[in-house]
Amino acid sequence: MTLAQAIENKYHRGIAECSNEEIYYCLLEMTKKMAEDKISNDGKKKLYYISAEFLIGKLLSNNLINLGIYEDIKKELADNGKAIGDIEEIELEPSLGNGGLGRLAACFMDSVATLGLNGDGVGLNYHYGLFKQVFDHNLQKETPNPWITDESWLTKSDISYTVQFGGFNVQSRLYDIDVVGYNNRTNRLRLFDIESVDESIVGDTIDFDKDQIAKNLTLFLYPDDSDEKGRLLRVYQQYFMVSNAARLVLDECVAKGSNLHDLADYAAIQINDTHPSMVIPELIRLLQERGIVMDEAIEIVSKVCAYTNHTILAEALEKWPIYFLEKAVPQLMPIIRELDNRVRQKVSDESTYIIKDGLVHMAHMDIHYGYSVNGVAYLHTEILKNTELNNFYKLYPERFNNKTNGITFRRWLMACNPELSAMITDLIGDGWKKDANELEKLANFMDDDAVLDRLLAVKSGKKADLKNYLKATQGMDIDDNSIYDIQIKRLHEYKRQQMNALYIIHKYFEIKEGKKPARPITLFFGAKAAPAYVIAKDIIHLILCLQQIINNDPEVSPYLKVFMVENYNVTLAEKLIPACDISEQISLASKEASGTGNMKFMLNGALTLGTMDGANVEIAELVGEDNIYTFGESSETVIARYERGDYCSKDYYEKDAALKKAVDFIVSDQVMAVGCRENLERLYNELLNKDWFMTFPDFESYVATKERAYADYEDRKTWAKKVLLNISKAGFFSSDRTIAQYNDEIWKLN
Ligand code: OX2
Repeated sequence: MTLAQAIENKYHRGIAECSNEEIYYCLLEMTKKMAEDKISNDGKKKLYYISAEFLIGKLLSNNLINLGIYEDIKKELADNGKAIGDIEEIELEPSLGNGGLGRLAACFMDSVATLGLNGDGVGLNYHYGLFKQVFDHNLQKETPNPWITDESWLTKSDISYTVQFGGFNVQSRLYDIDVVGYNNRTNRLRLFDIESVDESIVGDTIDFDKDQIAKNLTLFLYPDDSDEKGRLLRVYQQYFMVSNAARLVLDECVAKGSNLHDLADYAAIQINDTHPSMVIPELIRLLQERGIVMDEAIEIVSKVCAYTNHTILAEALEKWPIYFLEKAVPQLMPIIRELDNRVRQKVSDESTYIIKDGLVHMAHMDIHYGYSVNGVAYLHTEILKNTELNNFYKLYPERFNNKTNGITFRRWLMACNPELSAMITDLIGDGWKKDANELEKLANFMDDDAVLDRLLAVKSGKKADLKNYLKATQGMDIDDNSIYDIQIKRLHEYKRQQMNALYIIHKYFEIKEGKKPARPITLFFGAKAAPAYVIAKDIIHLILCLQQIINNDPEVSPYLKVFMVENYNVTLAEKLIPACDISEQISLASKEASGTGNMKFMLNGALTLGTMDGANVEIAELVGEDNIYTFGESSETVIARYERGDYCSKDYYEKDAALKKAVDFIVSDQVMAVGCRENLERLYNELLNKDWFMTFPDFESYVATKERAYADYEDRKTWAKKVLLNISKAGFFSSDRTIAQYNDEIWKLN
């Protein structure tokens, strides 16, 4: 059916006579029908990817591309005076994730369907998502982010379970979102909700009554967990998610012929970080309810569950107080105790016990009772094996494996950068869309001036697009002749946005002193800070203050500008990444497990300015040292310094005059005039007295390397070659490759 026919059927009018909104809803309906025709339950064994987050982004364009009708629809719209870009604007972005972990889950779902594998995602249907970020007086404020409309990508199912908590029950309801593979089957994202959810308990802020679990359970993703009630609510959410998931798994497997003893022939469960870890005891509990004895139940579950670790940051490795679990999910505690006892009987290393000091260590349960543990990049997995989880590695070396992250090229190239996609296809054909390694063929054009010029022209076009978009949506005045230097990711001290901010101050002084850059520089940031993460919010405050000071300084702003986009999300990432020249990946070595933004930038022709951390290490190896800007201390140096415990940031501050000047500026009268004393002083003191993520030791090499990259940018032809080489090597980072590896080595579907 053409769009015109669908519009005629729905509204009895032509496309040109419809509003963008009417067209959007018609396309939604049309693509949903086409997607659902491709739902398949083929394949005896099925993957259940359980995750608290699926940062799926807007779905319309992606689904049109994967259904193979994007170009036709775009043309039909254009013929009627409509732009597909304007239709896309109608869709609200679901904010069902924090950052990399949630976006990875979404990329994975796309690849699972694209590879024709039987696999669904299972998670929660948060009505207000994470939060919407607004800037007010240079400070982050959080407001609810509603995204569910009457007609949406969600389809209400008839699946509903009673979920038992300590002292009360809730009734669940499953909603599905189609996951359309590229020229392939449709799988589903299965999002559980509570029937009794009550949106009316939320006002203009993200505060709400945390005691009313039966009303609030699925309102927000990771509600503010700075207080105990917030943390307890997370436990309720997690159990609700996995109890529903476990029942769905058992019901579906039984319907396909499983007798439960052979569950591992029917299901593989991937536990995405520790948030779904309670699925292990819950499945054991349910199997016992269905007549299987404890010994066998444990054995079955251990053959079904596999765990992915995404971070070595202690605060993210969840440990719940026993009394939380006793209160929220008392039925699980006897099972968890039994699991712990069994470990105690066979393992002497106490550091691996599940229950220690009144806390339940979720990752420990995953490792003892899962059949696979994987890290998300080569370096990260090595650190897990040799340092963080070394005691477990010694027990179960065969369980540990690496799966370097990847990204879906459908969204992160074809959809967000059609111009570059078209150029690539002109040069090497469109085989790369199914086999990303074919991008290597681009290397044949390294000395072709016409190709290099076209590559630069595509980039200029995307830079102009971004400029126009940010002018229209956020009122920013961007010079598109400038270098676009971009850092977009969650705000965290280990990601070191504060180091980039110190560079900005340093550059500001240089320009004031008459040292003008060869070409203007625009520094972009996009980042949400967790509502309770005080220092992260202070860093946002500093960046916004710098933005105000610098962009309004007539002496400096022709050469340097700073923009922090408001409410950074997938939609904004899709605009920012294709326009980027320099991709900031400057985490403290050893701390960023992988990073996936680094891959998206590389694929879109930005050069990486980064530390040897996470997947940057693999990028560097693929492109060679001439085609990446690496700097900073190695992970070995950093890990050794943490072990010695003798880092003193003041030593660096005293020795490096440029650094001292930049740090002191944070509490200068000039910044105080536009900012808040309390926030700025707190940040200043934090850096001077702690600097836990060691920005000072890397500052000098960061500045020098950034300057070298800016200087290299002026040799446009050499730069274009580096860009082309980066794109040609990006194939490895396709999530199709990652998922094929998960399947071959962990899930073994088909
Ligand atoms: C993130 C990691 O910080 C990031 O390095 C990685 O690329 C991403 O997960 C996907 O694997 N814990 N780890 C992450 O988020 C949380 C929470």
